[in-house]
Amino acid sequence: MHRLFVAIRPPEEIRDLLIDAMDDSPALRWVGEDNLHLTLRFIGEVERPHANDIAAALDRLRSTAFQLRISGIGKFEQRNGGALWAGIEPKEPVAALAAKVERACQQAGLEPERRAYHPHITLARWNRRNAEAVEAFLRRNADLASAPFEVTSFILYESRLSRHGRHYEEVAAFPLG
Ligand code: 3AM
Repeated sequence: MHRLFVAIRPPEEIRDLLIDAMDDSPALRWVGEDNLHLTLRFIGEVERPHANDIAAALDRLRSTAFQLRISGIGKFEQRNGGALWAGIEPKEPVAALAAKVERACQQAGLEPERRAYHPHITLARWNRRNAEAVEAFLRRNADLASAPFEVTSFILYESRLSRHGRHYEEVAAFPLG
């Protein structure tokens, strides 16, 4: 089985800005530079032939390049902790691309994604007992922002678990016109 998701890879100068914002707080489990991404669609575990169908449907998708910028910071809360993330603006073009990716996934036989789409770039994961470190980080970085950057492609990733943890491998890249 292959654990897949579709995402935008931020360019190097944006990854550098995000890495620079990460501090040495041991309470936050920071995402490695290689794993920084903006998810468009989580796919989950699929067999190889189905993965090929999904890649073919994504390859048929037509969409144009657009600009984004980093804007602000936020958190998701789950039961025992959550994620810290960088926000992006504007949301419309990335939501439109995510909707096209969603249609392609359904054409390839996946069940519709029922959850609302909230574009974000995960920076760290945190545990509930470290909630104060999360609040401090949010206060310090409330005005995190970048210059606009061009999104010229999106990527099908495979999420693999090794003894060094989870890492993401590019399966295929799809250019935006
Ligand atoms: O883009 P982020 O880092 O927020 O948390 C996983 C990660 O999100 C998410 O998909 C992205 C790439 O792994 N993810 C993992 N399991 C998931 C699931 N069952 C999931 N998203 C939705 N449902």
